[in-house]
Amino acid sequence: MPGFPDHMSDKTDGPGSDASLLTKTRTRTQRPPMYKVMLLNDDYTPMEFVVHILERFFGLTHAQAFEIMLTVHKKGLAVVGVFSFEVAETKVAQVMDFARRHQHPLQCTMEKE
Ligand code: TYC
Repeated sequence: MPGFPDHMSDKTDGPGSDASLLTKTRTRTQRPPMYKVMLLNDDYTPMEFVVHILERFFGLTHAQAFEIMLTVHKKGLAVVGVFSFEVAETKVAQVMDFARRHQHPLQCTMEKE
């Protein structure tokens, strides 16, 4: 009478399955890395210009923009927002280009969260 190999059971343990042959794969969903976009203080860029940038490129209200501008002015820098790599890269480029075209030394950088 033909037998079963050691690792297989002839006892039924569920519909069409053998418990010893099942492997559970735990799939962990990876979140994409996010990037902080930061504005740096300087002594020359006018406050209203910074407020305008925050409204224009980051969709902030005038009050929100003024608050962040003041934080940068007092503390040296502030996080303006957190974005995917591509969006962060675009925001930094937009701010740097706009500041350069207006001949202000404003600096904007990004950093992995
Ligand atoms: N410190 C600037 C001033 O006194 C204002 C300023 C704020 C500049 C924020 C840059 O990211 C900045 N005119």
